Amino acid sequence: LAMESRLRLALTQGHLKLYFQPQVDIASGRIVGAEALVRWLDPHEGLISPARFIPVAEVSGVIGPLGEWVMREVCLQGQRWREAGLPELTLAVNLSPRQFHLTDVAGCAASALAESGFPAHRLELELTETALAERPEEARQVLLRLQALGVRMAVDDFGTGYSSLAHLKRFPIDVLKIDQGFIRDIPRSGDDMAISAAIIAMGHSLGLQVLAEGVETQEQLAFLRERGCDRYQGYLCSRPVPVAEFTALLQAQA
Ligand code: G
Ligand code: G
Ligand code: MN
Ligand code: NA
Repeated sequence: LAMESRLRLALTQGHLKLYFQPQVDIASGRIVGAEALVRWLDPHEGLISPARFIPVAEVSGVIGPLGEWVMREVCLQGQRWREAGLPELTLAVNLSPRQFHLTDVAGCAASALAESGFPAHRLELELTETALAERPEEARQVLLRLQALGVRMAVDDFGTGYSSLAHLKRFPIDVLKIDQGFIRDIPRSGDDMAISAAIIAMGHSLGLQVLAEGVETQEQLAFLRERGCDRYQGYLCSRPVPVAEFTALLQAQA
């Protein structure tokens, strides 16, 4: 079967799983949230990366039902963690450009929130600069609907696209996620340190939170802390892990 048909089957047969990568508050060192990252556990092929199947889902339209499934599962899981009495978490969901423009993401978020009881202000949606640059007025209207629901918006892979912060300010955005490409070579690359520091300072001056991705070393974390970066994600804390492992990480710090 073509990957498209196999992906449709995987979705209905429960072969897609959500992994969660912790997001850490840099000032307190505590896990305050997680990014949900979908995985395909194929009985024959094993683990298939979203880097392989999300593009197929986008082109074929499977991204519609797949995106709805992710949104619903994340809100249901978030509500389970709340009911278990674990610390409040902000959960982030990725939206690919075609998904953002061709599916009703605001309606999808609204029903996932209503169905689960998960609070809107604990849901964060990640979009790339590319998704916002395409048909910007339409994008702005969708973001305004999401903002009215109380959902938070993050710009993913920030610094790799073409938008300026001035352009981004036209959208109701809450968080900038510094692309991991700027973090990787800290402290070896003076340029990357200057770029990261500039994103943090400009983000803060515009009233945005800043999260650094791909943090792998204590030195990188120390640099980000010194610059006042708000949150980080990366192997230094944890890889993306299944629900049970993420719950264990939360319980270990409770
Ligand atoms: O987890 P990993 O680093 O392998 O993810 C690879 C890519 O897949 C990333 O760009 C990530 O944003 C994307 N991705 C992961 N989960 C989802 C999802 O649920 N929806 C969408 N649209 N993209 C996802
Ligand atoms: O495009 P997006 O930023 O949503 O995807 C994040 C990707 O980065 C995921 O595939 C995740 O597995 C990967 N990732 C997360 N933390 C680290 C890290 O510390 N180092 C590296 N090299 N990759 C990471
Ligand atoms: Mn992301
Ligand atoms: Na990213």
